[in-house]
Amino acid sequence: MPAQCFLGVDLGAESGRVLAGILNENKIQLEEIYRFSNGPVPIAGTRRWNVTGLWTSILKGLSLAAQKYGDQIISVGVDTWGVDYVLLSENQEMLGQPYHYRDPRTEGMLNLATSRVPQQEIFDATGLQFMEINTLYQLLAMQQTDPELLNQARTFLMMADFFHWLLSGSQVVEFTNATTTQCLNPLTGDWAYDLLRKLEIPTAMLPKLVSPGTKLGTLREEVMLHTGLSKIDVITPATHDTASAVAAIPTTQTGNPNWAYISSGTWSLMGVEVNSAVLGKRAFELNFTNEGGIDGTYRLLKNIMGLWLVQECKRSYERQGQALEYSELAEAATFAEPFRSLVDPDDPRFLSPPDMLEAISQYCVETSQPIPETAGQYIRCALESLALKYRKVSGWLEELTGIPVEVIHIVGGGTKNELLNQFTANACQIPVITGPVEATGLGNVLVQARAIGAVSSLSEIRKIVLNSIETNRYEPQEKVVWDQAIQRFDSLRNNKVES
Ligand code: ADP
Ligand code: LRH
Repeated sequence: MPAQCFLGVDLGAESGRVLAGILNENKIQLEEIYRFSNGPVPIAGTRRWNVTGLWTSILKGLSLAAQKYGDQIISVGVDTWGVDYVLLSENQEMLGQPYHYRDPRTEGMLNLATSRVPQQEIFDATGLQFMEINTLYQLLAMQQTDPELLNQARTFLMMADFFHWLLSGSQVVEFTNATTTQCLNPLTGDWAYDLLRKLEIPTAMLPKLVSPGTKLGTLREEVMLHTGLSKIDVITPATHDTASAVAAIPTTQTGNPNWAYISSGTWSLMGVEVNSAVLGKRAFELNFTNEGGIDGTYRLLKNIMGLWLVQECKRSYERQGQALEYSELAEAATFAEPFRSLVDPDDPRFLSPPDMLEAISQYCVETSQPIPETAGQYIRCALESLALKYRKVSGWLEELTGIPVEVIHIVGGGTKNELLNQFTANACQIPVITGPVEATGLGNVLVQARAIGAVSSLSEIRKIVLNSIETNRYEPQEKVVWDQAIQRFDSLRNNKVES
């Protein structure tokens, strides 16, 4: 069979990409066709999505793909991060400028929700971790501040669904991203209608749910005209970026949860793949989440603040007139003193601080640790703290599943940080395998390939990835010092287990 081309649009926190996945026999090659910047737009004290700017960039990327791959192109699909959404009116007007989840308007919304419905009942109905960024709390915030917009809403679309609508005219919500909303019941696989009614969130706006790998239709005429693409299919990948990334873990061990993953980018999503949501009391106490994957799998995982800590340190230095590359920051950390100061990466102060260096310094003052003085010290503090948090989470995963984690797969842009890869192996005392960097993009295009029958199963998707990319392996080292560090980390966190 001649090589087939599947286009993936992956919208990440710092950049968006139009990617071409060329499938040839049992190998996939992913090519970056066009990269454009992404990030929250500050508008009058709020943080919003630049949806029209992104759409313009997507169209440009698709035009470039059409020029290069023409008739080889079979389909296109979009993925992005979870929890954010667009509301449309009866006339298909966008209601307001969509918010970015780091907008502070959700502060206090978890308390509001639990004043109406007990927290355990919300967990039982949704299986999701409690984070105020979740769509549920964003909708509650809207109910408080913009009820007239919420009441006008006739269609709710997650961000990737919104772009699929622009591409194809189809209005559905794809399952994997729906599971990040805390508005979906993992037991019924449908919207959590009872919970939403109790919270007085309108449910008539919620569209039909579809599985990853659903053919939504073909490109709108206007998109064909604008890009030069022919009448190709629009196919939903696993639209949640983490779901796409986990689909592309290079393993032959599908169905055997002795491996954990870390999807490492802006966030570190650490978990295991399970066949059904884990909803028990302990999962609730530990604030674990169950997000939907492909073929009915679930990702039992925890959000860890991730390389956002490093991104924001980098931005602080830029504001001070010091432009440092990620590789330079990682190198500076390599030579910095080990375990000088540690933070709980998931302390809420780190979610959207005005200045990350200042937030880390303040944490160190409050916990009587030395304040970092150099870039290397700040980044080393962030990386060691992340690795220690990974160790906590791997222990909790073993407790929840009863299965030892024997290897950790790290995928995503964060794998380029070799120091963090080694710290992860050391902290967890488990071997680490890294790669692919573009796991999300690979998962996206391979789920499309599976939808047209070019690939047969989730395990075949993973074998194709394994066949096509280079991986690196990191063996655990320095057990004694990391064991000591975890005790210090625990005392910092006051043995809090819920975050
Ligand atoms: P997102 O989750 O936003 O899609 P990515 O998967 O693109 O994120 O990963 C971005 C992160 O990868 C950056 O925040 C940065 O910390 C890390 N990174 C990228 N390039 C390098 C590099 N050369 N050295 C170390 N870290 C890097
Ligand atoms: C990672 C991610 C994560 C969500 C967060 C908002 O990019 O999708 O799974 O919790 O963004």
